[in-house]
Amino acid sequence: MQLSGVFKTTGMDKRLLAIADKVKNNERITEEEGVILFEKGELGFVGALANDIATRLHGGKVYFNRNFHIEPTNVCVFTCNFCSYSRQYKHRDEGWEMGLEQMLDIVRKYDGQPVTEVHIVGGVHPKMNLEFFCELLSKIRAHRPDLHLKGFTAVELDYMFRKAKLTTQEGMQRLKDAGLQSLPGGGAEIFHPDVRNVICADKVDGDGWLHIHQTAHELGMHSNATMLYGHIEKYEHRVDHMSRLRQLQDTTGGFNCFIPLKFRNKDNDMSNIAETSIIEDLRMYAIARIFMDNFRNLKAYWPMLGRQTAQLTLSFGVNDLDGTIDDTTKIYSMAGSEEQSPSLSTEELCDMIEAVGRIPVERDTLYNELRTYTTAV
Ligand code: MET
Repeated sequence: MQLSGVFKTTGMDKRLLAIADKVKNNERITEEEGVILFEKGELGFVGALANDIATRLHGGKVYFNRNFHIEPTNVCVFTCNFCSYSRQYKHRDEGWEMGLEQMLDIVRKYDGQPVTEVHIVGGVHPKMNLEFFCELLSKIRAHRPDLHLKGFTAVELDYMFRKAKLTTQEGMQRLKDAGLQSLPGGGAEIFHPDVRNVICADKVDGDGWLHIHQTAHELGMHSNATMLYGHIEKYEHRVDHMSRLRQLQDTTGGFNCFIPLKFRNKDNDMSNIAETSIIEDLRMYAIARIFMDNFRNLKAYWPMLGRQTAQLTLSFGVNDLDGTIDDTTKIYSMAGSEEQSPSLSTEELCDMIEAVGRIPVERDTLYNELRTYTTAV
């Protein structure tokens, strides 16, 4: 039976029924249909479709990894209105700036521990340049060759490459030679200029962000993609954003996962904007799962969402909960997340996943499966 058959009796909008049939037949939905889902799709409806897709792709598996973050600085030349984390250069005494040794000490702290990835992002500091980060990467690589080095958003890279007077390709090649393996998905926010020019006018634009990821993919690296939702954007902007990512993914296939990020409103220049409800968050994940048909993985980043909501997303299309983190990021705690010291043990992550009837699987950064955890006998 077509999925629409399940919904037919409810007198549902015909356009929604057509979308349900497309999902069942594994067909791509259009941008217009994406907007219809946001406008008309009730939580239970979009959730059922998204869960169907996730189950088809992953069975009951939910991925996580064992990782930690390095945030070299929160001093930043940019002034994104939604950011609660950064400090301007002239107020850098209120922020932090780490030296190479300090960052290597963080890496050494994990000697002998089974982490597989370090995630490096932070403010865009005018004095932390490409050479500095190449040295950091090669030193981490020399100390711990098995650790996957994922680092620097397209925003950070754009600044670094411009300052070094290098093309994107030249700059990326240098970082790759120094040991960089993947890019995180941050800095994407909302690509559409009507929104971007209001919330983060001075950093790289949407095309620039996409170009940097395309270049990384062409050099054989993989990356993630995010979207900051739940502020001034309209549903059309969300769909436009996801559509641009879907197009690039058609060309390169280099994205590992898509990560919707909820706007949190504490201590930033957009604090007057109310946060979205949990229902809207779950609808966001479900519609992303339906729309992003060429992204294999949909991640709920639990330090931003809080662990209970993150757990709920597993019934709405999400198949990845990111990592153990070990209290090494401040980005969302400073923006008012429930998770003020984000850290989960492997056991806690597995319990969260098993509690909703899914199978916890540890992955590496590239989604190779490392170990399946199950308490079932
Ligand atoms: N510097 C990054 C960006 O805008 C974000 C790091 S998290 C504050 O892309």
